[in-house]
Amino acid sequence: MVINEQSSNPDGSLTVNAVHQYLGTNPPDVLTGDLVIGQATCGVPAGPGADRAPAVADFDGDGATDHSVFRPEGGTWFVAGATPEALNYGEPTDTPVPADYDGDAKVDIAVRRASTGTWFIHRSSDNTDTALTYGVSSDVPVPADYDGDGKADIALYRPSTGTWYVHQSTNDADVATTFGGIAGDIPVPGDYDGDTKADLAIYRPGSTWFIHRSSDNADTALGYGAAGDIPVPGDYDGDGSTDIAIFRPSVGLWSIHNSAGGDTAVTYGVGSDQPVAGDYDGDAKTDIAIFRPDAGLWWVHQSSNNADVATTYGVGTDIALPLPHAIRRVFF
Ligand SMILES: [Ca+2]
Ligand SMILES: [Ca+2]
Ligand SMILES: [Ca+2]
Ligand SMILES: [Ca+2]
Repeated sequence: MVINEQSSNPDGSLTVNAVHQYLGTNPPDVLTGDLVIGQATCGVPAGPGADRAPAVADFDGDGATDHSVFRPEGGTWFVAGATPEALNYGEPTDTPVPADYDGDAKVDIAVRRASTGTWFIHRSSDNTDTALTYGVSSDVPVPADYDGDGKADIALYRPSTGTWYVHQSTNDADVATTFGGIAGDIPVPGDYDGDTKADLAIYRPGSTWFIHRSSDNADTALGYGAAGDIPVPGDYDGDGSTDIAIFRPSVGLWSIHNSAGGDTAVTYGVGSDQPVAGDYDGDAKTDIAIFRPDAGLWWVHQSSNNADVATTYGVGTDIALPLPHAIRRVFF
């Protein structure tokens, strides 16, 4: 097929005029092998939340990760560009667990109170609050959309037994699955098989990634990472599937095993930086990014144009929200 002309339409659709060789047999006045001219319009691209979870820490639902922090002192959330920019929600010892629990493609402000096992969720769709007590204090919160209904599910990983407890948003059913459980295992849920359901996944430090695929319940294992590496899974190649990836603080190396094929290595950041991978430029590809706590400085390597963008937001004691708690608790 030879594309002669293509145009983007105001609604986001794409019209293509093309010449191609006719391969069918139906129209009586066109013979197989003839060149024919055709026009087709492709539909509007799916918006955030239509077929995948919103970008990490995308509180306003514009499809891009927001610079955002939780300040334990005062229990205050700060989201760049939000109205209001600051919101008190939670207590200093609470764990921030932002995710899109109500399924409106905006990440919701939420905390888990370990002392009581209670989750408090401030729903972005109607600004109402919900609370649910789930799990015990030593559980690790791992919210994600495991049942694929477009809403994040309240979920926990219990390190002592390797049991995942998922409170499914679609039917309020509780599902327990054992996956992992070796001391030191780090839960790294993500949609590694690209079926829009989060998969249970474990990074065993210094050696192996284990993924329990939601699409066929099969388990896969891949050796990827060395001692000291921080797991930073994300969809760096933008194919809709989470990629296995690590950040090696000692040398500032990002190593990405693209699900679409090939490995990518980029040096970005120094040892004291925190990796805060997210889709800051909103092109549906995860961007390499770091937060430098002592200066409240963010550096984002934009996937769309390879530009590096520096932003100052937050202070050293803040918790940068794009970094999942399950990873943070081990390394920071
Ligand atoms: Ca929401
Ligand atoms: Ca769900
Ligand atoms: Ca999946
Ligand atoms: Ca991006």
